[in-house]
Amino acid sequence: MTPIPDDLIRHLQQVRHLVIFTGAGVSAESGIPTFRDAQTGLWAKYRPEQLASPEGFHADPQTVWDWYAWRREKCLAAEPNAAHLAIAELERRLPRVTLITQNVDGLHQRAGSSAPLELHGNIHHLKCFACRRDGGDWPDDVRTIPRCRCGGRMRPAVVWFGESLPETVLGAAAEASQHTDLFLSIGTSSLVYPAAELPFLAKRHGAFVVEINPQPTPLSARADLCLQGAAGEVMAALLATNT
Ligand code: BJW
Ligand code: ZN
Repeated sequence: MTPIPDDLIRHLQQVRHLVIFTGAGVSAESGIPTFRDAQTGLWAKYRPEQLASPEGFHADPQTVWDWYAWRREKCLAAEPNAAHLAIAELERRLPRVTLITQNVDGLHQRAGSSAPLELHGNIHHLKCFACRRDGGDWPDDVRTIPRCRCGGRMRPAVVWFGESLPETVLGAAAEASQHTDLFLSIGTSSLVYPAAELPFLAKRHGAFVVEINPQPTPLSARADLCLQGAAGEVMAALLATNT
């Protein structure tokens, strides 16, 4: 089992407000490819940045819709892994935990996390591309893109490049990051802003910042501690120190 350094064990024992910030790497062990993994099969000829953008949807709505329908199916078929489960368990054990996720897959909720702050939305919901009206849950087995009552096309309720993050969610995430004493950044490349700013914000406000990732990222040099490993293994080991 991954050894957990003593100073992290001490911080976890004394923590008043833990913030956990997650990215695609947390769902990798559930079989969901990360955003920067090479695309395979039908989708190999597209770059994710091309498909996850208003310009991409405007140019070819059906291709973008089909990509999201395919990814949504993968999310539904996946199961939460040891990292999701450990994060949900920490929420039950510790006095105050805020979970901030960039993931759109809904696996944190399925693992039992009560109210993750979803910075980049949720793939299981729709909104109107034209008027932004809530479009409810993604219907099963729909290949034709549903229309809104304004006539606009429905799209996944996720945040694409060049779009603003939901203001209240980002505000709550920033607020928590400024008032945490222990901040765990897990499974994110720390490349996509403004989300990537949060660990730096926490650090500036005095938090002990820990990165969990098999690969170094732009955060690594500024984090107080980097645990190089898979999220499921490291989080299971961390949980075992807090029984
Ligand atoms: C493991 C593991 C294991 C593997 N265990 N770990 C400031 C500076 C520069 C640019 C900008 C800036 N401010 C805004 C921008 C522009 C842009 C941006 O950041 N671009 C950069 C790429 C340069 N940001 C935006 O456009 C944002 N909007 C915005 O800021 O609006 C105002 C504005 C607009 C324009 C200009 C200026 C201001 C919106 C960002 C929306 C991001 N949306 C996506 C798609 C969501 C829907 C979907 O899923 O399709 O969100 S993009 C994609 O990246 C997705 C992710 O949530 C997000 C982050 O990715 P994440 O989670 O970090 O995954 P990966 O794949 O990058 O990394 C996986 C990591 O896991 C790796 O490190 C692995 O090592 C690790 N790993 N296995 C642990 N087992
Ligand atoms: Zn509409």
